[in-house]
Amino acid sequence: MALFPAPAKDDGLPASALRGSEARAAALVAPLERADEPGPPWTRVRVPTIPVSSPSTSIIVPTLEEAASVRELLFRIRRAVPDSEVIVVDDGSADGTADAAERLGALVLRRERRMGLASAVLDGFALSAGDVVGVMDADLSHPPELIPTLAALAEGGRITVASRYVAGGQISNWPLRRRLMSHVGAAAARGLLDLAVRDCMSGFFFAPRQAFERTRFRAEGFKLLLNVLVDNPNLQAVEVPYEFSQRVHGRSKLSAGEIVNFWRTLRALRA
Ligand SMILES: Nc1nc2c(ncn2[C@@H]2O[C@H](COP(=O)(O)OP(=O)(O)O)[C@@H](O)[C@H]2O)c(=O)[nH]1
Ligand SMILES: [Mg+2]
Repeated sequence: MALFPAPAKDDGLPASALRGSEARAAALVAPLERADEPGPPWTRVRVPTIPVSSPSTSIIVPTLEEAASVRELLFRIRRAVPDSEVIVVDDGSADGTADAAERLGALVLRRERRMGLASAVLDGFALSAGDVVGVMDADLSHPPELIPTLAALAEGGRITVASRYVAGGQISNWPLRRRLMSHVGAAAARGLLDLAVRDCMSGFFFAPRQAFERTRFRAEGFKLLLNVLVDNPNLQAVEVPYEFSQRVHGRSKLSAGEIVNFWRTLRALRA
């Protein structure tokens, strides 16, 4: 399966290393098979059937009222990347999200009230220890089975973006309004910030720890990836296609306020 590196940027790696990593990523993506052991329907998901190297990986999951999906999420993360560190940053969910996550072995940071997604990720990052750090939603829109590929590529010094907008990527069941917002937002961000990554608004991405450390965070709300991309122009960005699925439980926390935040973020990142 093809991967979609952004146009070459000087990341200090020889060309052969880039080719090698692409081959490795392709090997990771290709042999996905449907698991057919018994169990609840959501355990029958596509998982890699070859062992992957296990980089020291931290996965940050911001949560706000996600009790209905957090168990399945953590189960699938554990299965996909057993050695990873999972940090759930919960903003006072009243539905027991934090307790459920803790029972399932996640490191849980409990904040008292809703303080925004970007700040949740940053607080999660401060607790993390991984050489590679990733971010994903708790609502099962982002398949944990993609993590080994994203993490392995990030371990090689890349920003890896799970992408809906490269060949092989898809969106299922998203309302037209959200599709339009996402397309217009991504096109605006690409144009205004001169980014090559097509799904530059993705909330599912991994990067070497140093990329986060180098980032001067000024993104508000939802669009942290933009900030990481803008502040790490020398790192190669790679998009890995996946099928984004509309959340089944709960409701989206994207609000009109987040859209205002998005435009403010674009202005700040251009400055
Ligand atoms: N801790 C925390 N998590 C948040 C906040 N806002 C959203 N989230 C979580 O961030 C992720 C993305 O939000 P989501 O509602 O799925 O947005 P959408 O995918 O754009 O519809 C989900 O796991 C939410 O529970 C927040 O203010 N604080
Ligand atoms: Mg979501």
